[in-house]
Amino acid sequence: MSANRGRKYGRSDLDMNGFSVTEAPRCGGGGPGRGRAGRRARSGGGRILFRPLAGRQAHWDCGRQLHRTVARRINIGAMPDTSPLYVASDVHGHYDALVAALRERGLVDEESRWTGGDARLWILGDLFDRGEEGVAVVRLLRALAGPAAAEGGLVDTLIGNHEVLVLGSRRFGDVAFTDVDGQDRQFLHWWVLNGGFEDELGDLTEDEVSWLESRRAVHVEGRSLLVHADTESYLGYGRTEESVNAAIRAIMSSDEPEEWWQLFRELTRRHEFMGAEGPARVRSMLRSFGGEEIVHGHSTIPDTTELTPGEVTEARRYCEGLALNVDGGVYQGGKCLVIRID
Ligand SMILES: [Mn+2]
Repeated sequence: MSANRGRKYGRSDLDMNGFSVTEAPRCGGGGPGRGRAGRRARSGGGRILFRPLAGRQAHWDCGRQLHRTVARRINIGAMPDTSPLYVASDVHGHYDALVAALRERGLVDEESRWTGGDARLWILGDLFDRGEEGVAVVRLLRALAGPAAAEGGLVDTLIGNHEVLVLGSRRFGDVAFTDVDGQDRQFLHWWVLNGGFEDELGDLTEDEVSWLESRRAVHVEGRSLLVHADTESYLGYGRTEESVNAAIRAIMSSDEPEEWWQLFRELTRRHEFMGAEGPARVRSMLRSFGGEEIVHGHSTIPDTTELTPGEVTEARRYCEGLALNVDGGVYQGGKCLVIRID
């Protein structure tokens, strides 16, 4: 019944994994070579500052460039931005795979204690569902956050569509409400259809729920704009990182199932950085939120390339080098990728 409802939606709508009906458009090329070309083009663009400019403008730009250079030098070793940045996404309850990947990177030891020093680790959301240990993943991240912060590092997660689904199910259960398309919806029902494990709702403490509901949905870390889903829908909530996160936080502290459901819909959109429109969309997001590239999960690399899950060993750069997909598709049998960005 609900699977049929799911099929009524287009690719960019309620297109949950497993409900996909439209083949993804390809952003031709992809691959590391293309990515490097994109980067070169951008850094080439940056050199415009050194072109001769008339009068005052030239002085101002040269001064600004000098200021940046000096600031960068002074900050080396002092600012957290200079520490290693790691990103993973879509753990989907695969606790063991995450721990193994973090251990491989030297971020945790055999007892899963933080050994990453001042490294920064961002998970891009979707901690739950499809694997049964989402709550364990939450507890691991929270246990690592304190020790990491004590060493000048950071461990945190963004909100993904599955967090909205889990927390919405916990808050609204099987309460029926009407979707924008006129259909009746229930969070719990939809969640279980999408790989939810009901036991996990009882396991989550109030404190863990508050923590999850107050995570960010968008964040710029260094030169990377971090989001969960490959969609421009974030721009619908605001034009700055702060305004988007505040708007989403307000929804997630509300008791309006329709608002939550709309958020779930928006964060479930995908594949919007692929194809001809992709680069313009990403540039528009970078203009608003900052950063030089967008890093996301949500749409697995096997689902968006010709690669099988077993063949994915690294993140996929695409969209003229502007986008980096770090979702190896762990629930499809792929690797839990922990990617070093900077
Ligand atoms: Mn997702």
